[in-house]
Amino acid sequence: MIRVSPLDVVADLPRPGRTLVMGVVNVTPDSFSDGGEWLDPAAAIAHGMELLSEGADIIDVGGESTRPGAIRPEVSEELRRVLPVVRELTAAGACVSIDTMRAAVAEPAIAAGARLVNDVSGGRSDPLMLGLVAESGVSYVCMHWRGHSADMQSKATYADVVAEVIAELSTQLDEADRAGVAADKLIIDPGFGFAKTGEHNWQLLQRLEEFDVLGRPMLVGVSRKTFLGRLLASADGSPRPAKERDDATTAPTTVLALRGVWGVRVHSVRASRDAIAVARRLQSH
Ligand code: PMM
Repeated sequence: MIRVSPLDVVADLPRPGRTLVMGVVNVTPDSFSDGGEWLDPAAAIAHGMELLSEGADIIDVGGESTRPGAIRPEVSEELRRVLPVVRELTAAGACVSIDTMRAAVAEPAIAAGARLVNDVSGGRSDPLMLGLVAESGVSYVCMHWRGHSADMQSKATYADVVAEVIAELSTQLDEADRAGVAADKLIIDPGFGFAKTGEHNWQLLQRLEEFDVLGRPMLVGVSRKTFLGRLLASADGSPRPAKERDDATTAPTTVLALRGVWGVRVHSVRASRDAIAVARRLQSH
């Protein structure tokens, strides 16, 4: 697995040698695990501050839910949700990432202080995104993506999910390169749950080292996702509720930290920070 590399986005953070923790602040009414909880900007800012106090290295602020079947908000609504949160958390000293597929959201968010663009479409949703990222010089999470949430699960067909996700991500990276995004600003993400079934997610996790061929640091977002809930289903078959999947999230965080991934995107920061500290201690001997 690619070891943590000196990316600008975290160059000024206390670090290295360890996996970074990205804490999630969803300023949305409909995200699958915490929709509506942080829709009020003041609540979102307070939540971001709480995640910082738990040890988050980066706060990922998003105003559009990507749950399967989600309806996209207007640009103006997405901006209304995220901008005050990006501004306030940046002012408080946080390294903020903006989780958006839209250049029209990323641009003002960067102006408000965001230092990383987390684009779950990896440049595929908005033709203006890669050019903006190249021009502004911020770091960029390029996630594997096959289409918007409304119908993405119908695209979850693969003969070999690992080989195909790597090949498609490689094409997305080429597109970023052609748009002028600097190689050392690019972080990859396999996109767990995005046009993937539970079985696809397990295969990706099991064979994550194969992504080393792309030569990029990797961010992984498995926090609270459905495949964990299904694994922990109760006797009657109902999946474990999303808010009760944080302990299960800590297991992949530990494995991923031992493999040296660049970052994990999680809802519960303290648990993952602790898991990473333990993994590092184990590795030191
Ligand atoms: N997952 C979600 C949203 N944004 N960004 C990246 N880079 N990787 C992910 O896996 C990812 C993401 C969906 O989860 P949420 O609704 O809990 O934020």
